[in-house]
Amino acid sequence: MKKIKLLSLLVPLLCGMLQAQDLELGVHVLPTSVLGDPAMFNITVRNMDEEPANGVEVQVTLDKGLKFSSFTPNKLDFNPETGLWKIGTVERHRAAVLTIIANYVTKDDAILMAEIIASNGIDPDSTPGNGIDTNGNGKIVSDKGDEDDGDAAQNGPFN
Ligand SMILES: [Ca+2]
Ligand SMILES: [Ca+2]
Ligand SMILES: [Ca+2]
Repeated sequence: MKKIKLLSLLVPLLCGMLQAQDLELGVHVLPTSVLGDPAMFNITVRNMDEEPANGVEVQVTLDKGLKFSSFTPNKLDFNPETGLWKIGTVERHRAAVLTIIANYVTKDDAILMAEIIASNGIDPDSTPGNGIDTNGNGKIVSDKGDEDDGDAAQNGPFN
């Protein structure tokens, strides 16, 4: 009796652990060199593995050199007040893309940062919510040495 109970607990647990899903997040910018003009940032979340990823949430942060203007597609569950993007499920080998338009307000710190902060599955090479600069080198813009679930893109600085 005890054994059966233990198995019924263990089997779903083990199956859950086998569901690998490699989430990757990248941020890219179409920059502007004119102060006050809009720059376009694309945040892409890809699921590179064989299982769908559920409960996926991304935290988007604009540094003080950028002022939020709008986002598309507006059917996405993105809250510009908090920067929280609730994606939900990312199917295997699929991507979710959020585009943010932000005005370029100061030459310095025109940086947009994004990081996966929640996911229900096991990712073999990254952990949600542990910061973007995971290698601690002070660099977050396209740093291949950081985990693949966080990234940042910078507009400028231009001369
Ligand atoms: Ca990953
Ligand atoms: Ca991470
Ligand atoms: Ca880094």
